[in-house]
Amino acid sequence: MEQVYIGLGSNLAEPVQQLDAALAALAQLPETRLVAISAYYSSAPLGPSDQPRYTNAVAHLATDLTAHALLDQLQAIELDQGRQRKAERWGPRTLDLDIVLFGEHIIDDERLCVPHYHMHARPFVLLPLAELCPADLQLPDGRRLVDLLSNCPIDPTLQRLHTPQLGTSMAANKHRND
Ligand code: A4P
Ligand code: MG
Repeated sequence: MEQVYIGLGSNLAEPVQQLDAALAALAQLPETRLVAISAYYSSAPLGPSDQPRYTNAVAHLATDLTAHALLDQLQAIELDQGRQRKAERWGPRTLDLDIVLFGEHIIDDERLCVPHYHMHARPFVLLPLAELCPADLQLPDGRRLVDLLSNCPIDPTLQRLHTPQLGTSMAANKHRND
């Protein structure tokens, strides 16, 4: 099984509930186990500032899916939660699910860039990732997570929120779907 880290983000339609529902959906993926989830973080938007604050987290999955099959599954979850793809770069969204790391793989094709191309500049990815990874994690391209963290610009707007209880978020989603 590959050890995979997924970045979750939302800034529309009750972001905390969007992340809760996304976790429940990740836990249901075929050939995949939801291993752990970071705390939720709130921060001002990176990019256009005329949009609400984001809630972000990182989930650790173990999967037998290929990276492209996993991407298909993630995009289906995004659509299921009302994601509308717009031309605007870094614009608002109900749910964004990005593959941050896929085991030791480096992927660069028309559908996937892994490790995520902009993770080094995103405290709302690096801090939750560091909660789940060994402190000395080395990325497949040789970069070390500790170095990315120490070189990343400080985001004064970043706030750590609660850590979701996996069982609770799944029960909440079941209730929403009943
Ligand atoms: N794609 C390539 N690599 C990957 C990957 N590693 N994981 C491709 C997932 N998808 C990947 O995705 C467009 C295409 O990227 C996909 O079809 C896939 O084949 P998308 O989700 O439609 O586009 P996007 O996510 O809107 O990309 P964009 O505009 O680069 O947005 P980002 O980089 O995801 O940033 N501020 C805060 N505080 N927190 C946030 O989470 N997020 C964004 C969006 C802006 N500002 C933010 C946040
Ligand atoms: Mg995305």
